[in-house]
Amino acid sequence: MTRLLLGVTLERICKAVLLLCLLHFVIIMILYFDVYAQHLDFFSRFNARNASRSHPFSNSSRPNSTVPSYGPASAEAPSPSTKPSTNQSTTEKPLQPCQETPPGLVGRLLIEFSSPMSMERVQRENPDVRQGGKYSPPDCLPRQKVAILIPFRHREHHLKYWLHYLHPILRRQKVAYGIYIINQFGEDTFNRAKLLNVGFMEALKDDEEYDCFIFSDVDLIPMDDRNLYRCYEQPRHFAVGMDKFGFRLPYAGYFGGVSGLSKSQFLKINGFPNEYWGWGGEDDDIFNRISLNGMKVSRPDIRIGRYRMIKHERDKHNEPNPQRFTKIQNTKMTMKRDGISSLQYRLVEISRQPMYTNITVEIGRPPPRLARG
Ligand code: BGN
Repeated sequence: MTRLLLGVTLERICKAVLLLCLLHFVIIMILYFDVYAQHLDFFSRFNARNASRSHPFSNSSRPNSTVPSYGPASAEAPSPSTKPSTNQSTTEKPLQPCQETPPGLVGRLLIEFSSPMSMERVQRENPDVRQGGKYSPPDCLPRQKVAILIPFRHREHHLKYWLHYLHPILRRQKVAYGIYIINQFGEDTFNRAKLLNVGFMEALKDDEEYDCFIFSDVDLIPMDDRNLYRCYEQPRHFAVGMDKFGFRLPYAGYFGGVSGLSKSQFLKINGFPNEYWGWGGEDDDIFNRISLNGMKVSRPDIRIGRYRMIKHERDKHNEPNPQRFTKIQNTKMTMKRDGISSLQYRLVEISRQPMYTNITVEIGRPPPRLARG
């Protein structure tokens, strides 16, 4: 009797263990599929390889361009050309305007941050980027001139990955661009939006032909090169599906991470607020400014607007701003007096690096009542 009972119990234990193993296996397979889904995409890989063969400027051997996919690019057309750049190198035949949908795109990209990265490698792999992080397509006339502005402090490690991934993507997107790092001088409270206002002014001082401004956090890498970094008829929000939010928009009015406004859209909203010190709220204020000025945010398809964020600890001197809840209620009142029209700063240094232009700037500190311990 006891033997029988022991046998039954053993059998049950065995079944349970087997079931657990099976469950474990299924979970592992799901995770594996999520990370390497692109690798399993044999057909698209095959298609893109063929496509890249026929395109002289495609770059499918680059580490971040190995995993293409298919499907329509964002249906929405970018805003029409303002003025094509005139300083193209002289060639026999006059250059044609770049195609609306760049032909060398590869789609989905495999983005990872485990392999070590160095600035030397980024330079070596991007020989056609000019001093200061400037680039213009050699084979067509770009439709827009885009300044990419990155608010920054103590994130050198992230910057290497950002440059490593973004230079080849932007090159494939056939865009004329310059990369500007807006580095906050000193250790006072961080102010993302004010740094971006400085970036707007300084980029235009550097080249008055910029007609599009893209504002990107340094730790956000697009996972699909069909997410075109340019300006549109309406202000653009690019970072629709971030991994940290489960590849979904966290809320309908979210405008954080990566966004883009044409020069006239930016001036229409009086630029960004200068008075958001510390983390949070400034992107919501920008969203309010856009709506209050009769514009609507445009976005890429959720399948295309996916982003990987480089994991990091919370920054020092960028604690959540306790004022943000009340401030975002008052955008209508504050936007006229606080913005590009009231911007004040002191330039500390501009240095042209091979892969980017570094602008170090002193932007002051929060008014005394907001100052923290
Ligand atoms: C919001 C923040 C944004 C931030 C997103 C995503 C605020 C204002 C008070 C509601 N806004 O809650 O700034 O980009 O989260 O992290 O905190």
